Amino acid sequence: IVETNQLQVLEEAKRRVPAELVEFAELPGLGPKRVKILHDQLGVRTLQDLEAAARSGKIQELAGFGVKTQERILDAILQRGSGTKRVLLAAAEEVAEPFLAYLTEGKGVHKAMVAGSYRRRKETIGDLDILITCDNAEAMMDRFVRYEPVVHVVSKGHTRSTVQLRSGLQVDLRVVPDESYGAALQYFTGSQAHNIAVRSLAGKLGLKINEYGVFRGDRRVAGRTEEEVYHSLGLSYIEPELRENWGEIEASQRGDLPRLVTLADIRGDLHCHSLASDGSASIQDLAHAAQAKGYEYLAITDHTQRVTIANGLDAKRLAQQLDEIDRLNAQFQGFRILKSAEVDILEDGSLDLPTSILQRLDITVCSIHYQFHLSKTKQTERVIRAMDNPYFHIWGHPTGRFLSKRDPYDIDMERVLEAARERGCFLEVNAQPVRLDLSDVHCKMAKDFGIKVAISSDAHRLSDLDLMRFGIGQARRGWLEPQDVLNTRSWPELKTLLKRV
Ligand code: DGT
Ligand code: CA
Ligand code: CA
Ligand code: ZN
Repeated sequence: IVETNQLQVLEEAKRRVPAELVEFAELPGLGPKRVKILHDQLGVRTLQDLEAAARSGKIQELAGFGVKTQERILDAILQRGSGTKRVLLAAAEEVAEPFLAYLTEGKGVHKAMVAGSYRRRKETIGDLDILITCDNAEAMMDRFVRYEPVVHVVSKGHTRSTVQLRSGLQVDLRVVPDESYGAALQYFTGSQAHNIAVRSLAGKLGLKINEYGVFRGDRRVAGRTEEEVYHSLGLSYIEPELRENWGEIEASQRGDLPRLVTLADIRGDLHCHSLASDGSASIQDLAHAAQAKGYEYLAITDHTQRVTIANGLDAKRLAQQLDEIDRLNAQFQGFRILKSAEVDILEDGSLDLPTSILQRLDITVCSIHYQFHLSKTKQTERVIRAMDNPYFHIWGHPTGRFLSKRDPYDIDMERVLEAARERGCFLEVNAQPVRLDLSDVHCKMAKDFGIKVAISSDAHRLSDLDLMRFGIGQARRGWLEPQDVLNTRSWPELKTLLKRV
């Protein structure tokens, strides 16, 4: 590559494989193996071919495909065309932050914020909704549509415009008067379900609420700040992540809202991969980076032997790593590298390492990486069986989903949660933007079961340690408070929670 600027094997593969086939692998339920089968057995070369094959029912006849897969492929193709494609929160962030910075560099901006699902930290985003107060709305609209990445101006008005960016993402801009900023922020942050409930509450109080303010008759009683808006309705301030009409309004009325966990509460990270398996940084560098973030501990959780594709560690290599960690820990002050592993849960529910080495670990993360397609009963039994092992601490990325790519595997979550509670096991909120697993709904469910979670970055490189914030967003959407989260505790406190044997 250095000499020719090309990778010959790759160039040959590009000549051999129709370009569109590569895109297929992005569709849910399809990976390289299945795409190859579609190509070899049905001669599918383009998205059009694929759609035709799905409609004619040919896909369900292929070995290992089935009706469900065929339907999902068709749904995904149809969704693509209709422009309803949602983007991951992390991808939206890469677009939103520079755009917002560009807009606020304009003259006479007072306040600016991205509202909508982005502010509620939803796992995927349909479009961005930016709200601004400024001296000159017209000038702001001009600045908005002139932004370099804009490829299409969908609409442009005096106080509202919509553009499409090169990435495909649409962005709405609203300019509102200062005295309406809070009301507009409340309105455009949503969710729609939350807003409808808020509006109906206002109605009962004889008030009217819209994006300009809260009114009694013609008189504005609130609107400048969101706090003011909520207070005028007899509510305490509701954090954006809670605004889904999942009971937050009633909780606010009772004075019973959770104090949501924040990034500042996090004292360590319990899931990361080093060079020893599929990470790209050394244990020492990871530890220094974690300490620089203000953490007190970092668990090194390399894969175990079954995960051959990630160079998983057998007992012997892990034992060497534990010695290395002892040596490294001697160099650190006020920081501890935890001995751990992401232990594979095998098909029969046994763990991928013998007790002799598991008992030397400070903590374990146990995860499924193979056999996603077991029946619901078998998958449930498998995980519960694994939890029977007293060295099972945290269930890693519990549902195995990849957003808009791989569905969660079929499992009886309530039964597993019940089992986890009985055995003193914990669940992970994996912060990787494509996983966010547990989801918001499952975070709330775990809390209702009284099960604590670990919010973990699952870092594979140094910069991944910063992904923690996405896990925090998901946990906040799931109503989690600091006491619901394992890694808001110091290591000695956390250690006492792990005792099972
Ligand atoms: P998204 O973009 O699909 O990820 O989700 P949102 O929540 O950002 O939705 P969006 O962009 O359509 O609208 C932003 C917010 O504006 C939404 O959360 C609530 C508010 N909103 C939009 N349309 C309506 C509406 O017809 N009625 C009410 N009450 N609120 C609305
Ligand atoms: Ca939106
Ligand atoms: Ca919108
Ligand atoms: Zn994993």
